[in-house]
Amino acid sequence: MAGRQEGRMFLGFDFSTQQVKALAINDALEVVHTSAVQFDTDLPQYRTQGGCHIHDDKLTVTSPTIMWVEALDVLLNRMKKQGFDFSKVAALSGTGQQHGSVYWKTGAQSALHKLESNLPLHQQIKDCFSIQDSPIWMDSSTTQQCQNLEQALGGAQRLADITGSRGYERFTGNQIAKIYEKNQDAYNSSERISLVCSFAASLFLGDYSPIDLSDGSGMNLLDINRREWCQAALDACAPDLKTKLGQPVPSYENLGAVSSYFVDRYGFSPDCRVVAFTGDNQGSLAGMRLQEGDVVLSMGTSDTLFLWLTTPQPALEGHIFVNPVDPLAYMALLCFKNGSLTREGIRNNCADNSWDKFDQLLASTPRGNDGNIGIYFDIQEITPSAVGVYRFNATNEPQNSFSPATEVRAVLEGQFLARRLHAENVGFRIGPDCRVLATGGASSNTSILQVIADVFNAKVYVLDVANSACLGGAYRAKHGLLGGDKVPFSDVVKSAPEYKLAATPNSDALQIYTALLQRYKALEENIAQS
Ligand code: 5FX
Repeated sequence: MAGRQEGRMFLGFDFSTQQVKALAINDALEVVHTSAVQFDTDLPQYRTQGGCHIHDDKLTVTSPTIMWVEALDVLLNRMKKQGFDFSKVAALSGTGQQHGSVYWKTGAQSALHKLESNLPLHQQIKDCFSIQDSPIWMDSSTTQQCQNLEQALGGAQRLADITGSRGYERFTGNQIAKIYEKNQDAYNSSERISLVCSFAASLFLGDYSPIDLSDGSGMNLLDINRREWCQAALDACAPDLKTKLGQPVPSYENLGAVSSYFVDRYGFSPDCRVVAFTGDNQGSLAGMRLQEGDVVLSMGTSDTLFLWLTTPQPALEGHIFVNPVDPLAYMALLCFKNGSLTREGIRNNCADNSWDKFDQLLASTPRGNDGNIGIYFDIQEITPSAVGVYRFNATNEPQNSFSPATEVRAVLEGQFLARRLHAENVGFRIGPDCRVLATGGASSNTSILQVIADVFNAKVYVLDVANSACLGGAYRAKHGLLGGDKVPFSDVVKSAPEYKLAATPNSDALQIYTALLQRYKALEENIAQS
């Protein structure tokens, strides 16, 4: 196996909304260690709920920046006490919640350069931030800034064409614009602005880490085609922003050796390399080993799709990011708010709260549901922007209700037709080798997986990857150490456990669902427009 060395390890960190996690793998890619620190319970002095503070306006959401640093102190101390052998770590990398931002005060870089190993990190850099509370991805207070940016760039679609997304409140450029407008002194006294992930990498480097191109795509500031900052977007948000952000780098960039602080305090090897950190969703893509032609369908409270794209088609929905493991590719992220709770609601109403009965009802109806189509947006949907429950018969006439059996099939077919439709809207094409990798709660229900296989006309595999973002960090650490773009990521993760084939499309699926998709598309467009 390429580059295998006995005993060495790779470490992945995840700075997520509620916790900081670490996961180590050995050279055979087996997980050998995991640890975590929860912000709410392990660091109660910061009084966070779910790792953040929701302000009185209910729109502004922040987390204390220094809490993330102290969490890392606690985490590494715990690992040390548990006997984790830091000297075996050949490279480390990691992820952070996307979009959040950190404002380093003038002079902070020199503080990072001279960290003293006898003191915890948080004591030494507590005065290094010009903004104490970092805006995070849950913040939605920047509608005005989004409108300004879209207008400055020539409209929402134009902004999406350049940066991969129309203006989104949580995207970092709009957050920076708000800080510049409301607190110019703090903005002017910031020598550097990091994303959560590049901030975390900076701690390990003892110097500012560049922003990686993939998480940098979640800012509404990066030209995803040219893979460099879009000057017009920077100018529309705040002055002198290019200097404060630094030059972006590929996500697999080997940034340098770990800071001597970690060598002296925890026993890391001075040769341990720090590979660029990226966003948590990008980390999950790596942890799930997505390849060209694959779709990850993560089914939880909301359903999320990750797509591997070669030719992206930015739209007014979803997000296109530069791919974190392949220098030429892209990834798309699509979020559907009506996921498991909607499926469970129909199970409760139509199948007496029982999945067994739900499965029996499903089996009693034909694929294509005799032409009946249901669209169930119990709560305001993101993709598309619409709300309400709609039922149509085979001739597109609205219906007030369906029989329980029709309703059960309608919710599944409607949801998965929507997932496929919106994947295709951002440039995904279902080829003969397409694999749907299902994960999350609903992936244990084989009847649901069969509907997915038929609607996508693709094989469905199940993935049981715990801590996928963190695991992705560890895989990426190895990829970066072995040379990033010189070695395909797929070669690096070849020996990871195989996926389990869970469902294969029926032979009539292509014909049935190609036709149904066209009808679903027209019906959903009508609903979204009205
Ligand atoms: C993606 O765009 C998001 O805002 C979230 O998934 C965050 O990354 C969660 F950490």
